[in-house]
Amino acid sequence: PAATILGYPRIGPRRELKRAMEAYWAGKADLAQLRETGRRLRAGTWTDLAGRGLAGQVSNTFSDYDQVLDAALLLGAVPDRYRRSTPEDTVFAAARGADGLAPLRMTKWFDTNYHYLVPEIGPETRFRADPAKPLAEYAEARELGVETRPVLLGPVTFLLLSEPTAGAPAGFTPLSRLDAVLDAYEQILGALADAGAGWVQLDEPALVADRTPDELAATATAYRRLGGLAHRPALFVASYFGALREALPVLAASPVEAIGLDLVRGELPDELDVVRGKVIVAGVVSGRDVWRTDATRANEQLDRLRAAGVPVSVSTSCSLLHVPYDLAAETDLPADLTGQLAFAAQKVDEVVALAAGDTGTGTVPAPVPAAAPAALPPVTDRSPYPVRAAAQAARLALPDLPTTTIGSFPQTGELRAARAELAAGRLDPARYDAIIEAEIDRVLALQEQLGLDVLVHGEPERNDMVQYFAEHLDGFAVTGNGWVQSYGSRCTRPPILHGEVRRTGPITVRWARYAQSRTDRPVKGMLTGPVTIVAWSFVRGDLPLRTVVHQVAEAVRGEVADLEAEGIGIVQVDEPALRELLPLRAAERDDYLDWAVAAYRRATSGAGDDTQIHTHLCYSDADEVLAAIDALDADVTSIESARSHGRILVEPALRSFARGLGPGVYDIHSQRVPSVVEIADELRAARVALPAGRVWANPDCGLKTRGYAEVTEALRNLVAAAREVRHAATVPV
Ligand code: THG
Ligand code: ZN
Repeated sequence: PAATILGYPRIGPRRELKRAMEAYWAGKADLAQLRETGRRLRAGTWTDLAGRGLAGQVSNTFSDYDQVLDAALLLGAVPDRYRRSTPEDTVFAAARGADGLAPLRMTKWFDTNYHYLVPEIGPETRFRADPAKPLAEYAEARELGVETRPVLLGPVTFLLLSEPTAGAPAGFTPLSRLDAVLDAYEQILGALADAGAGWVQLDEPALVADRTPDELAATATAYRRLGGLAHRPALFVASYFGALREALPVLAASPVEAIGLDLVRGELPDELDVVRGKVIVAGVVSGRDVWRTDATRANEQLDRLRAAGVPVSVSTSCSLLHVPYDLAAETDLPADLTGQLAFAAQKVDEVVALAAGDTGTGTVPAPVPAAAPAALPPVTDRSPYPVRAAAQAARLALPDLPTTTIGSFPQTGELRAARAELAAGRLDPARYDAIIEAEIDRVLALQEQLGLDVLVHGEPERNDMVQYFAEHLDGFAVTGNGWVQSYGSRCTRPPILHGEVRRTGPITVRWARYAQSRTDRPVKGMLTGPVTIVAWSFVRGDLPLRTVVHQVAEAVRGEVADLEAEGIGIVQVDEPALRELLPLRAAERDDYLDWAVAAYRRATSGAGDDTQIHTHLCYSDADEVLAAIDALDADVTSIESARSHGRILVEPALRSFARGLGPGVYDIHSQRVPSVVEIADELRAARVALPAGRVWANPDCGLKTRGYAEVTEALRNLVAAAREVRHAATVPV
């Protein structure tokens, strides 16, 4: 078809799937109710998109949790330990853990804020095609009179995203199992052809990153083999999140019928002869932002293809999973901004309009920047770390192996309800403040009682660590219903950064002052770093990203200064998204890390020597950016390592890490409570790997998604473990 999309949101226009999943997990709904919600959401999407005139519809883009985990299930490759009697329960066991089992590792989907579950593949993994889900969704759409193209994760990306099983021999790579995986894909394609599917979409976003000659050869093997099948649907290989470059000739030489190109982040090749004989699915409408499409640029690319006689289908640059459903659900956005925006539904309208050659109605030119942004003042570095460390030790007088938490405490239903009431104008602001203060008192009392050394106020006033700052800074707009799935049932409402970013007054100081007034122990001031605020927002496209990030950094710098002036001795500026924005191509990484680190230092370098700056980073694959983390020059860094079992601690780069380090010793992404013995072992390992006096004891992330019962128990164990290790160290041997 002339118009198509690569995928669509699935959590529900009103997060119906989130509610249904959470009710099912809580035992408040049965499986039939969960399935019925899914069925209604799929039907709603197909019907809505058909009404918008979209001919090229897709199926199997729905998921009960995650599309990568679905692919593992499709191939029969979910580890046996998670197998349950229904596909849903198998998925939830693998995604959330069950019966004392830790879940699969979860990590970022390329450079997005979506997270997938990492399949485990070993030499012994048995693959068995299980195409029930794509077949059922295909049939379901057909019942509604909608012909669809089933979407599957492609075999190369599936294996490249997988990690070796624990028992796999050193040097084993999941990609070495390609032949066995292709056997399963052959059966799946055959089954879909039998069901009547004319086309299948195979997603291969991994091909837009740097790939070795072996990986490109595997790609050639895969598509030669699948393309060579006698009985199969037409094959459409979709690439997205960047340009294919060296992988393009490989796909073009294979017998697949269509290739999808991201023409927002990438460009058409100079020489179109390479794609001769293929349908090009031209991703000219961005699936990664909320701006209306620049019709001139889109049409230039479409016209080039048409003029060269290449059959073209107009499409989105990637799945629309990463944008909110519908601008029509927003009532409070400024009118001039609304005119520039397109959410998923509007992007479908744009695809349809561009395919019809109707350039006047669906699209507008990109906005022109009003004026050059104000130049930012230069900043100077802080004193050398040893000087700061001495000043901080004198001021804070902390014990060896200090205990702390990352910042957030569980967000209770009452807090969310109070915030909703406040927003609706039904709760008096003074009453809301009193509720927040009472919660801070409760969280401080709990931490004192547990014996933590450095306290936090628990962030009860924040819905989200980025949304909250966006609501208090000029230059951002926030949506009422612009939810985007982050993982499983968890969603965020990315703010829209559309203008010059400015801080008009203190944001967090009121709560930090209150919390510090209630305890003698140090309370950390808690801020979100500039890269993360920008990474988790939709950002204006008319300025370079680095300029926008530095503007945000200047605002954070002002907040750090205000916290210091209030007597706050420890300020944490988190940068969990530092790794996320790392370019997929290695050649672009140093430049990114340079300006990202410079922005962090702009935010924090105004702090005095005796103010301790902390930072926190999520995800164990932070290894890739360890040098940059060091260059952030924070006094104390906490980092996820619980799910990598201390692996990060033996990284040579970390051994040379010159400042305080808190390896996360408690995996907060799982309900499991770690024992004192376990935590003490992790802490001892850290003290072997790192110089004395530099190790902190903390969980590996914020606690907002957990419940109080488990958090209390886990933190009690954490404090006990730290005391045990601390005490043992003072006993002469
Ligand atoms: N905020 C934002 N992005 C994030 C995180 C975050 N990306 C990475 C990581 N943290 C993802 N994890 C989460 C964890 C919890 C929630 C969302 C993403 C969450 N969301 C609430 C929900 O879905 O019920 C809604 C929160 C709200 O009211 O705004 O709990 O922390 N931006
Ligand atoms: Zn974290």
